[in-house]
Amino acid sequence: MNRKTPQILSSGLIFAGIVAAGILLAGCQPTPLDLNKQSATDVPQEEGAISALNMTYSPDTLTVRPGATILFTNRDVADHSITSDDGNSFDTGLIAQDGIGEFTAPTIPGTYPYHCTSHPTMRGTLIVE
Ligand SMILES: [Cu+2]
Repeated sequence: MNRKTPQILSSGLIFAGIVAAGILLAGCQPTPLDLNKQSATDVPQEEGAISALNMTYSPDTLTVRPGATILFTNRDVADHSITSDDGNSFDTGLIAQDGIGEFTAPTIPGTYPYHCTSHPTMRGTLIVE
């Protein structure tokens, strides 16, 4: 009788431990991680590209993921830049004819209008989502 009591106690503790582990495992399965995986696979495009020709950006609206690397190719004779209107989100600086610039999309989702520093009438929009 004296021998059995500790066994029952310890098996009861093991059972309680398994139940607790099960609760912890179940608690570790909520969706945030899964959602991140899904959005990563839903947006395979990791880079974008914008070109300038005839004083126009093409495309004039581009949607990218946060932090995407975007190439800017200037096919015009005049120098052009892609400069965010807010003045600090991104700026390729002036790119000469047939030159290629690069910038990193903001990490905060939103709509970022941009322009060319030499030709303020040249306008485009970068959408980060
Ligand atoms: Cu320009």
